[in-house]
Amino acid sequence: MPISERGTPTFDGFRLVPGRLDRTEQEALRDAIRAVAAEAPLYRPSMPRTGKPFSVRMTNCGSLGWVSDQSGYRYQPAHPLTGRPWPEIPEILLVLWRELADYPHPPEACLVNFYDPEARMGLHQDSDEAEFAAPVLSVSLGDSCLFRVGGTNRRDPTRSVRLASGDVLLLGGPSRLAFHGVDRIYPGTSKLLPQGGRINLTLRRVTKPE
Ligand code: MD3
Ligand code: FE
Repeated sequence: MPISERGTPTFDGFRLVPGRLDRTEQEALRDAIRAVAAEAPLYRPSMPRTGKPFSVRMTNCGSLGWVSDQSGYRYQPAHPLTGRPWPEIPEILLVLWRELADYPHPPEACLVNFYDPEARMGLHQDSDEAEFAAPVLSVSLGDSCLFRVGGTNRRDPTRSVRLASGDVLLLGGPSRLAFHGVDRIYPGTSKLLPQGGRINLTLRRVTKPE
């Protein structure tokens, strides 16, 4: 079976491709993300209204980046602290998108989430985009995590999935608007990041194409 057809097409457009990136590819992507973070430093966003800091640190690459601060969530073309445009999306991620997304336009945003061992992400929906016909493509690097996904209503039942370094997850169709979050990191489960922690990359189409 070609590599592009591995993975479990499960309920509602949720597709996990375990081990899609081998160790060499993970190292190359890690280095490309280090270069992104050198140009566009990781920072700690804060929650709309309350201003409470996130436990996850973030940066972006692509023509648009997702940011959050006291005035709300939004996509913008420049880093909130440096004012510079976000760096380009590394080619290896664009290749994954072309291979797996089943969507005819390129992604505009790549959000880089960095989790230290204590970081979490509460259950939420990704709904700040104008285009929901495109999937979200997520790549995990470094320590494993316990990921949780439910339905399109916050109170729908959830299932938990462990994500490991090199796994790719696609959320398309009805699962595009599923509630999801990260309950915990498993420290010491990967040697990819010498200081430990987990990186998650999410590729997204933000605007509707012409
Ligand atoms: C399910 N990130 O950045 S990635 C996010 O591991 C985010 O950092 C998590 O949720 C992380 O918004 C989860 C997997 C993911 C991404 C988008 C989804 C799962 C999703 C959109 C809809 C449903
Ligand atoms: Fe999300």
